[in-house]
Amino acid sequence: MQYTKTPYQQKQMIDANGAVVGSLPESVSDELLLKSYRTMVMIRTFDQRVVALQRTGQMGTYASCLGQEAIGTGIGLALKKDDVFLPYYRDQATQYLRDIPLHQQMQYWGGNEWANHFSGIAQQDFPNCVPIATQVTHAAGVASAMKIRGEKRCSLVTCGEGATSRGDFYEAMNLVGVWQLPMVMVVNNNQWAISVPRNIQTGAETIAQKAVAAGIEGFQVDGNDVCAVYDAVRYAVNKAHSGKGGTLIEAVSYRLGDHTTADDATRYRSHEEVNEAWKREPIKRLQTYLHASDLWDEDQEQALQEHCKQEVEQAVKTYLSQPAQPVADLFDYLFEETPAHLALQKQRALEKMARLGGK
Ligand SMILES: Cc1ncc(C[n+]2csc(CCOP(=O)(O)OP(=O)(O)O)c2C)c(N)n1
Repeated sequence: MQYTKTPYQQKQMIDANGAVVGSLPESVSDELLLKSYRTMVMIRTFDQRVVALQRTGQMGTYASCLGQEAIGTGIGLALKKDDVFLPYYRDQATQYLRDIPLHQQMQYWGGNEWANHFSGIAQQDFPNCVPIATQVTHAAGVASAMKIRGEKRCSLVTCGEGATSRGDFYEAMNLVGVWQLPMVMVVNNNQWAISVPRNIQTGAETIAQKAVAAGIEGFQVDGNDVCAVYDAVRYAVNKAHSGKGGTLIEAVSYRLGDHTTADDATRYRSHEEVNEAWKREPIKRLQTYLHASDLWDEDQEQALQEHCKQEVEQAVKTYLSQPAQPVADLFDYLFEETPAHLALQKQRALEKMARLGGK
């Protein structure tokens, strides 16, 4: 049985020790490597700071992307500005590369949905999707519209490996196959869906092979290798733009943190497993490669660390100085005319806020 269907071959370019596997393709320039590295360090700095904000009561529940920075970065660098990105909740790096400011991402995680109101190249991108896999059906709708209009664009959707067990995922992927939709699906296989490990998530040997049933191309890449993710997404985006249909990319990685700040992963997985996974994480290997290639030195590293800290602290300041979202917003954007029972709830909420001295 053929489990994956693809002419695409290079699934790993820089291994866990920072050594090149085969050779880097032309698409991976020194400039791209440096931008990838800078982005991943920035996102890790952001991620750690947001967790700290949550721990000190200044942030809502947050889904960390620790260890999965290469996936978001590879996607963000390969996606074209006219494409439409439909994220789930671990796509901080892609959103950063689509010019969504860090303070706006903090605002979202702080509970303000206005932060999903994007501008610039992300203007048509979709909000962060928390309901599992529903975004995949939306992405098929977007790609379908692009196809009907004859546009040279694609939709790119992300989800976790757990999401690939849902009907929405299969239904959407079926449409991608039968309608030859310009759509790229990237699965962040971080091995855990909250406390459900990959081996009891599905009987399929790989997530990528699910594409075979839909008649589309599917393959795995090393999701901790930013070059491999970038090149695979670039390939799939170009293919979609040239009318050759959709692709499923399984980016194999590991969730080094808790599922969210509301989770405690030590209750269901071992320190040994996590320690082993740290040896394969994406940032160190690229740093090793850059040093060995004389593209990076200690001074540059220190300057970058300082720069990331400053940018993130600036974002924290902006985030914390923004006024809280008015409570009325909870009710005002749901219906054209607010139903009577919600109007009553709104009135009570406003009265309570007034008593507490808020809005
Ligand atoms: C429709 C739906 N069902 C259940 C949940 C609760 N839930 C939140 S995250 C999650 C696990 C998702 O795992 P996976 O798709 O592997 O993504 P990961 O969080 O590991 O990146 C579940 C079941 C949800 N958000 N939406």
